[in-house]
Amino acid sequence: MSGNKIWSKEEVFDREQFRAVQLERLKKTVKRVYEKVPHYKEKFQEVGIEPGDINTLEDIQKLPFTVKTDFRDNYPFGLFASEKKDIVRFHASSGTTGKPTVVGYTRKDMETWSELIARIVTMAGVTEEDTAQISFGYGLFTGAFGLHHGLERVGASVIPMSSGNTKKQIMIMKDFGTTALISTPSYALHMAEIAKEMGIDPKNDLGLKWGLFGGEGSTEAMRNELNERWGIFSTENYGMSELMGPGVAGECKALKGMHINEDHFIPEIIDPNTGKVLGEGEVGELVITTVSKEALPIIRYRTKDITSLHYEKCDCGRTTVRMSKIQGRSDDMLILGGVNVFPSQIEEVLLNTEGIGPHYQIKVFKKGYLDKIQVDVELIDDSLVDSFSKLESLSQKIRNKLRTVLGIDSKVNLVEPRSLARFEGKAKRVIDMREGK
Ligand code: DLL
Repeated sequence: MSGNKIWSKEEVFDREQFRAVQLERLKKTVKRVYEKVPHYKEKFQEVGIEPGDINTLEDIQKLPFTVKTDFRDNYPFGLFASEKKDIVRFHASSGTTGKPTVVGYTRKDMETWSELIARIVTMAGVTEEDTAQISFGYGLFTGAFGLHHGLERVGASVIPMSSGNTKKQIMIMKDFGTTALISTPSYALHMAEIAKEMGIDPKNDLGLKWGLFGGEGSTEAMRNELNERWGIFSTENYGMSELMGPGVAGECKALKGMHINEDHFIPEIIDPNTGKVLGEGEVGELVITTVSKEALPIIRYRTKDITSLHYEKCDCGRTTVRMSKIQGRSDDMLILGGVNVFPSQIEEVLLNTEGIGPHYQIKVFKKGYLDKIQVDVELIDDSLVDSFSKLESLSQKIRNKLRTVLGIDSKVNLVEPRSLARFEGKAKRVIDMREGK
């Protein structure tokens, strides 16, 4: 792919260079957490590991996993490896109980964060010529501030719009000449709809070129829908608060998976049930070890995100390992009468069916002892609302498609256009009403 800028030389390292830098940084990180974070020292001692036992990259497998509840148990700063005076920024995300998961950054961490975001926005096509509208919520969420610093670093003109106030978003987009939209895919969908309502055609009346979407999953079908509605080229990027925020991985224009910044994050894929490390291309839970962070280094963090890793060189010239689109989270997976269903499988079916729009909601409940699923999906316009037989045949068609893909029966409920919830941040499309959910 000619004409595509690559932000930093590390993105084209050969495998040996990656391995060397990863090992050196891994050793340092393990030593750092052992000395500075009592939680890790204890965990390492439980399995009889000391920093000196890490001599090859494969030795990473000797280290214990870190999980979300370790944050809760060490709330708020117990996992930090830096003193409070060296922390220049906090962020937080929702935790497993009422308390948030707190993360912190030193000045050097902030520097690294901007640099990694600069790589990601560059691979997505953004340059200093662009005007980037950040429509993630500014605040404790890592999304907005994370993207912000990296976009400034590449020289883009940043509009720190935050999420919500959608009509104003569209007005600013038009008046400021926004060329890159930074948001969740679900908010981008909602914004396109509001633009239409305002009498603005997002495709022809606005100058948007790029969509940089992240913070939640979306299917290829949703990408196509967004590209079509906005007339853009969109990429997605991935991250999570505990690891840094956005900046862990991003797609380049070749769209062959998300390049992981692997000189800073060592990825592994494990079988979520057994913890066994899986090979290239095998699908399982992503586990990440951060190897350059000062304030909050994390060892073998179980992300719960389901994906696979691919090492062959990309068409864009980058050599960093790529992770495939997240299929779902192991805790989002619905188990319906013993059958595993990812919401993304349902989304793919719905978005590839004519006559219905991209807005849907999945409800799961018990009828007697049986798990039942109901999919509410909006009609694309009002034209079918009065025709019972047409509605019936459309919902039958969707039910059949879902049965083929999921292997189970579902109830399909066609609802009027604009009757389901819209989202300004991360979408919540599944409502599980079974006991204990
Ligand atoms: O969502 C960080 C982020 C912000 C990434 C903006 C990209 C852009 P958390 O709020 O901690 O952090 O949520 C992390 O969101 O474990 C995934 O389940 C999900 N997620 C994030 N990006 C993607 C993506 C931010 N591209 C959780 N595809 C992660 C699928 C994603 N899921």
